[in-house]
Amino acid sequence: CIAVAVAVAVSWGACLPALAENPIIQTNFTADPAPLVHGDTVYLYTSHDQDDAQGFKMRDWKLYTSKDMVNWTDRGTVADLSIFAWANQDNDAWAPQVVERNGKFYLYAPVTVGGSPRNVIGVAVADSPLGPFKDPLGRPLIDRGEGYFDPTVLIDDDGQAYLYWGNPNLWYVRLDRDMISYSGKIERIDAKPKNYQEGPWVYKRNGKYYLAYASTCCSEGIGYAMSDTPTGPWEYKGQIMDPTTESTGNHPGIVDFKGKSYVFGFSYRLNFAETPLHRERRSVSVTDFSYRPDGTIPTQPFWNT
Ligand code: FUB
Repeated sequence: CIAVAVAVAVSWGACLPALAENPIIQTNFTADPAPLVHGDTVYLYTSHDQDDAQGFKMRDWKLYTSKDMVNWTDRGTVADLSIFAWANQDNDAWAPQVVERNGKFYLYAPVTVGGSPRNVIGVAVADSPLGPFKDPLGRPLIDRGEGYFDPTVLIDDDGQAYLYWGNPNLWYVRLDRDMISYSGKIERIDAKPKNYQEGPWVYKRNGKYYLAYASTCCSEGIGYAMSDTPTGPWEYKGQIMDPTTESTGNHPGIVDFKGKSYVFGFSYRLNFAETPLHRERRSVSVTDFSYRPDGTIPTQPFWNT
């Protein structure tokens, strides 16, 4: 593994945290960050924009790991489209998420099928967060809808898992305990939180459910809503990040790690002059933040700029 040359510690005295310089990955164009905290490590799964992309050109998913949020190790391509033999192989490896359950790691990934590509969601399983991920189904897990991409998974304290996804509609279904099948109907959340566009990221913290998402289009910021249940109603709480003229897209991933809270997303800053908006050569970025005592999240500056 090669260490990614990104770690510039910002240390203004002993009490302030060190952070990697944004964009935190500077050796590949990366987007759609999906951090997983496992043990003493953050596993950061990303989608991957090809170096010559002029629009979406995405064939694999990358993995970076860190034990301190400063030094990131490049774990290479953790999976590519070939794991889903039934999917289009030349493009559309979009925003993934990996979750752990009972020692197995489940990769949920949007891909496409068919000549006029239809978005579907596949699932693949590994014994390690480093992979290799294998498709247990031989077909999509979620199919036959419009805007069926951007999966996110919550496993609630009672063991019930939920898969959410969608652009511009927001959908969810209850996953079975095996995490590779579901029961019940696919539900559409009609009362979407304000400016919901895509990229949902659902998690639970201190008994409250959070739904962060890419908000407004386009530019996209990051909005969020809270609820007392995993299925809503979702109350819009504000912007974690306002859209800027630089943020054609965005996609949140939020975790707590070693006593701090972090929101990941992406910018177009790496080599910005040559990769203006909509060229989709994006760059994962992160900022730390503190929840207010009531659990709400203050608006953050655009990737520490
Ligand atoms: O990266 C491809 C797509 O762009 C993602 O699925 C969306 O969330 C947006 O980031």
